[in-house]
Amino acid sequence: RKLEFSLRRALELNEMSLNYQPVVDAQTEQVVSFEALLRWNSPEHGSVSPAKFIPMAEDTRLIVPIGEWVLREACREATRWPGHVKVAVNVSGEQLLDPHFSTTVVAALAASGLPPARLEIEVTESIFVRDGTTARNTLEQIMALGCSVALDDFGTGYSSLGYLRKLRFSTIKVDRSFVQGAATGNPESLAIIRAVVAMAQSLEMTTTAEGVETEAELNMVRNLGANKVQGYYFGRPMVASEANRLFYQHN
Ligand code: G
Ligand code: G
Ligand code: MN
Ligand code: NA
Repeated sequence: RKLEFSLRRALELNEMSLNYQPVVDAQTEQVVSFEALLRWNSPEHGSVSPAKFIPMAEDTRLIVPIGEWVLREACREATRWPGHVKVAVNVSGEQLLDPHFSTTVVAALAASGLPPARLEIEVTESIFVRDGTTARNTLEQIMALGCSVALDDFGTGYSSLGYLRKLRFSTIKVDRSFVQGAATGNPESLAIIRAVVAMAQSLEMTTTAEGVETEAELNMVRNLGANKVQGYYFGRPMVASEANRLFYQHN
């Protein structure tokens, strides 16, 4: 059967799950948050890559109910973690432009009892292309609840720096292509990371370096002033029980 047909049934058949990838403080190496990453295991199609099914979910608007499930599940799971640990949830433009989005966030917080300050919403620059004003207004509502908003995959989208002036992102996530570039000796990538860190500092935002896979890369982004680090070096996306276990091992 067609992938789209299966995707329509995936939620009710319990085929969706979340993985969690740790984000650590670059100095203390303590876990400060987990990014929730959606997984789809279909009996018919096997484990389907998010790179494949998320665009399909966006095109069909199935991302709205799926995204609501993600928010509820991530908030519920995060209540089991120590109180200083946040959960970061990726949100597509389709979700953000849905008029019920902020109501969905309020409901997920209320149902789980998670304090709003422990929820971070991750958006990419591309959400500002289609209807920047609506996207901005919705994000402002989310921030007014006490949630934070991070700018994901920074530097890879259709960047117009204008929205950085208007919205108080908590964090800019430097795309892993720059980290990988700098690690392989590309001077432009290094210069871009340095510039993004400096810009974030002057805007009173923090930076997360994505895709850190080795100790050498950790030291590099740390020396460049990144505040937080995410990548295979500290942990791959893992199932919820494994994420929970991290706290018992390290704290
Ligand atoms: O986990 P992985 O690297 O395969 O994720 C691929 C892409 O899917 C990433 O760009 C990530 O932001 C996106 N993604 C993962 N989980 C979610 C989700 O719950 N909602 C949305 N909208 N995107 C997600
Ligand atoms: O677009 P977003 O940044 O949300 O994408 C997250 C994706 O990046 C996930 O699919 C995750 O599996 C992947 N990822 C996370 N850490 C690393 C890493 O260290 N190296 C590589 N190659 N991919 C990573
Ligand atoms: Mn992300
Ligand atoms: Na990311």
